[in-house]
Amino acid sequence: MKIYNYTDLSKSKIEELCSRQIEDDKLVESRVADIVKSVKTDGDKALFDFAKTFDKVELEKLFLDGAELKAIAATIPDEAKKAIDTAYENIKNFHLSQLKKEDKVETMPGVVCWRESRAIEKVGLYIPGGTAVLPSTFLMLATPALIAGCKEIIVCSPPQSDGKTNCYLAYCAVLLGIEKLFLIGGAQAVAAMAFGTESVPQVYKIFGPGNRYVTTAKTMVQNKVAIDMPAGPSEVLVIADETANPSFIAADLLAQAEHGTDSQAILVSTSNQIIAETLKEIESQLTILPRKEIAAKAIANSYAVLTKNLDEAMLFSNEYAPEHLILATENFESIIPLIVNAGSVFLGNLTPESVGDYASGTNHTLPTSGFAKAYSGVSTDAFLKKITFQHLSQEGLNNIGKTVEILAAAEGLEAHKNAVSIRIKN
Ligand code: HSO
Ligand code: ZN
Repeated sequence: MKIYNYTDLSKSKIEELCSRQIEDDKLVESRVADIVKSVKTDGDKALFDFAKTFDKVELEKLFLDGAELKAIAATIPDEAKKAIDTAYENIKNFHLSQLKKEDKVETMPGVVCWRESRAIEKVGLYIPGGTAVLPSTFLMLATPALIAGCKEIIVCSPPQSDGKTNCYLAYCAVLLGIEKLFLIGGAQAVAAMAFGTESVPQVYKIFGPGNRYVTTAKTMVQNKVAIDMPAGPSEVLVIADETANPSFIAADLLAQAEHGTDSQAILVSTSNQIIAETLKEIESQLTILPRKEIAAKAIANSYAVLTKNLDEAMLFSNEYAPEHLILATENFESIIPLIVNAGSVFLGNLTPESVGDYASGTNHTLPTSGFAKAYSGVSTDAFLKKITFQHLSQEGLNNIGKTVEILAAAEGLEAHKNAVSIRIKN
């Protein structure tokens, strides 16, 4: 891990440090374009073929039904079942609190405007498989979809080598009342949900994280469906002062690093000593991690920045716009107002990112690659559309009529003006 001194960094060096570099984009793009085209033209047949090529499994059918999911779910260890139940309750409660009815507004006497939410009818959820299967992502996506009231929830996840799914995903499906799990992974899953196939229904919006193939496919099908956000490799930025605990910081950085070799784990600290001790801790904690090869590569691609004070640390963090921001300081209250760009924030020394990844209640589907400058994480809102309404009484029409007539005339749109005038004259 390289160490930089913030005062020595030029503007362009800061930009370079904050940019997330992605290699061989063009190659991924052309491969994904081919996959999308095959699914679009050959439908299910392409999906069976891709399962053979990418997942090394000959599927008999492309999904598991309710009874099959139940049977697999029954094999879940009791402890895991309880943990999923607890996480689900917390996620449900937090996302339920986001359902808020808005007040009607009388903008002028007799002119009433308001918004009402309606669920997106058909949504597609992608649950990653690959080097780590993520049942937590199932909870994070399906819970708000159900709370929003989405009628059709299509779920895709890559098949295991036995042509099934694991007991954790199956248990989530049963818990959430999802009666079909499509055994489709990667870019082909995104394409299937975007265009529909004989077995897979087409959806209006696709959600979920994934590798570069999944993300590229999501960006590619955007002229057909909406997507939650462009998602890149996962990342964390820890801001630490002398009140932080280096072994906690190291643990948080490594939790991020084990996601993938392209994950970033950034430390921004006001203390040289904290940086030095954290780096030592990383070395020792790394040795016992089962995914140490992956984590070590991610750590090698990461860096630390030494700043004069917490304000300066926050300046850097806002420029980086991290998916996860951990404020490893007793003084977190004073810097909360300075946060401008971040996906989800973890306050103080006792709040690891892992709690938000799994169970505190907040959503773990968050903007990466600097998109926290413009995007929010997934929430109940992401599964809703807001429709505006308005109603005019006779008094309202009289009050607003002249204004609209003048503006329509100014724009040279006579028919617009007449739609008001004809009612006033009546
Ligand atoms: N940190 C990931 C979510 C996750 N972590 C799932 C563990 N499982 C992206 O926010
Ligand atoms: Zn994580």
